[in-house]
Amino acid sequence: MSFTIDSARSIFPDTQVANVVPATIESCNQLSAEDQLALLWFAYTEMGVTITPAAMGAANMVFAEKTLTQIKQMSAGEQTQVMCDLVNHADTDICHTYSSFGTNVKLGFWYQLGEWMKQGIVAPIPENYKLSTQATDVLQAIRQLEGGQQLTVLQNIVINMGYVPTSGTQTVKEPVVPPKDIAPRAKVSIEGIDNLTVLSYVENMNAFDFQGAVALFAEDGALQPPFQEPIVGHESLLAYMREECYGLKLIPERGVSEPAEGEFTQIKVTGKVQTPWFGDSVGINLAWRFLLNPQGKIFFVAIDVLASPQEMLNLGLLR
Ligand code: 45D
Repeated sequence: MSFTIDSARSIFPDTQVANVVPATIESCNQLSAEDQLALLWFAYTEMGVTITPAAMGAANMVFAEKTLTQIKQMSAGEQTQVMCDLVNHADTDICHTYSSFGTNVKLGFWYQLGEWMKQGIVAPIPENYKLSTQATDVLQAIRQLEGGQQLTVLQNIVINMGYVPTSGTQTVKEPVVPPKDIAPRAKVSIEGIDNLTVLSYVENMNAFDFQGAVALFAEDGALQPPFQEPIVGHESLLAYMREECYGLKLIPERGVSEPAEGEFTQIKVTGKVQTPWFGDSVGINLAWRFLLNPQGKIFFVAIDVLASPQEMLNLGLLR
C-alpha cells in the first residue's frame, strides 16, 4: 500500500494544531460588518505590533496603488462603505480587484488604509464606537491568543475579504512577480535531523531560492499551508512560493525521523517562522510534517500553527 496526498495529511496525528484560530475567525464572521471592522481595528491597534516598513517591499504594492488612490479621494462615508463592502464580500469593482491581490498585497492594502486612518486621510473607526456584546467577547478571545496566533487570525480574515464568487472556483491570477534576488545561503542544523532533503528545504526557502525548494518535491508532491488545502505539483508550488514566501524566515529547532509504510520516511520538525511584516519581533510556533518518498523527494509537507509552545516538544516519541 502506498500513500495518497489524502492519507499523507494524517501523518503524526497527535500534533495539536491551533484550532482556536479558525474558531475565532468563524465567530468574527458572525458579526455585522461595522462590528467586525471596529473589533479588528481594536485588536490590531491593541496588539501594538509595529510593521516593518521594509515588508511593504516584499509586497508588490503597485497592484493596489490605483484602488488605494481611488479610496483616498472618496468622501468619508464612501470610504466606510468600501471597507464594509470588503468585509461583506460585496459584488463591487473594488471587491473584485481586492480578490485578485495576493496575501501580501492584501495585508499591505490594509496597512496603508490603517496608516491613513491614523492620519485622518481615511475615515477612522470612531474612538467611542461601542462594540456589541458578541464582538466584545470575540475581542476578549483574541486577547487570549498567543501573538503568532493573533497574527494568523488577522492574516486569514484579511485574505478572505473581498468578492467571493458563489459558484465555481475561478480565482483571479495575480500577474507574475519577476524573480527577486536570491538571499545569501546559510547552513541550517536541526536537532535530531540529518536528512538532506529537509535541511535543503529550509536552506532554499530561507534563500528565497524557490526553484531549488520545488526541485526537492516529487513531481506530484504537495505542500499544505496552515488551515488550507494542499497545493499540488511543481508549477503550482512555484507560483505559490513566489507569491507568498519572500521574506519568510524558517527557524526549525528539533525533529524526529521515522520509517513509514512503503519505504517512505516521515519527519516532523518543530520551530518558528518569522514573517517579513514583523521581523524578529514575532515568531509563530510551527510544525512541519514531511513525508518523503523512497527516492527521498518530498511527497507531502504540512505546515501547522501549533496550539501551544509546549507542542514544540511533541515529536510523537512517547506514543
Ligand atoms: O481598519 O515552510 C483591519 C508557508 C480591519 C510556506 C485593518 C510557511 C480594520 C512553506 C484588517 C484590522 C508560507 C506555508 C484595518 C512555511 C482596519 C513553509 C488592518 C508558513 C486598518 C513555514 C490590519 C508561513 C492590518 C507562515 C494592517 C505560517 C493587519 C507565515 C496586518 C505566517 C496583519 C505569516 C498582518 C503571518 C499579518 C503573517 C501584516 C501570520 C501578518 C501575518
